[in-house]
Amino acid sequence: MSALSLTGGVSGATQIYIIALGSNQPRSRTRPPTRLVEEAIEALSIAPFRLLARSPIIETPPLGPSKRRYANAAIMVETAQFLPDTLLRHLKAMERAAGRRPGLRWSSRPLDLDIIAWGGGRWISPGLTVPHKEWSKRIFVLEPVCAIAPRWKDPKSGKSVRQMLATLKKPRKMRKGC
Ligand code: A4P
Ligand code: MG
Repeated sequence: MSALSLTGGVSGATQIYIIALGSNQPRSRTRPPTRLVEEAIEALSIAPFRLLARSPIIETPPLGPSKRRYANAAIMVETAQFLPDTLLRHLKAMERAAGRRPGLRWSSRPLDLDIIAWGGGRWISPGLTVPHKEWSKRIFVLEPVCAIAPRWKDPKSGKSVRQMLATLKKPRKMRKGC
């Protein structure tokens, strides 16, 4: 059983999350996208968070209008402080602190933090849907998530991350999931 399936959704109890990280806009010569993603992982590894697992940072071609390549990664964290809605506020503040400004959808960004999955299962509130609505269609999310939680099952489809990645990759090449 994966760590994710062991948790409940009660406030004050330990919550487990999978968070996807992305960046395709440097802040300076010394802070390229890979560094910005690394910094965010470091910030999500200290109290009130505990880092349970992390993927490598991978370079991916852009999906959508942006021309710049992305650095993408995924982490699994636990925290007793945040339910999904308050975690989203915390992540949005981190994005702003990394220099992200509101822009067009899918515009270049120094940091993007999406809540992919929550141990409590599904969460729907204004401005937040967990699991993330589009995550299973994105190789740049599925690949890093597969590196840390290949057997985690999407509560909606019942499919594992490994199965979903294999399905997404199949039309291009018959390859193994991860
Ligand atoms: N929102 C709803 N549910 C969630 C959730 N589970 N986690 C709302 C985070 N946010 C959630 O998202 C816009 C609004 O969605 C939030 O304010 C929140 O209220 P955002 O992350 O601020 O904006 P976005 O990233 O432009 O939109 P979205 O829909 O998250 O798009 P994606 O999936 O992040 O795609 N190509 C590569 N190679 N790598 C990438 O990382 N990313 C994108 C953006 C496009 N192409 C890419 C990549
Ligand atoms: Mg996003």
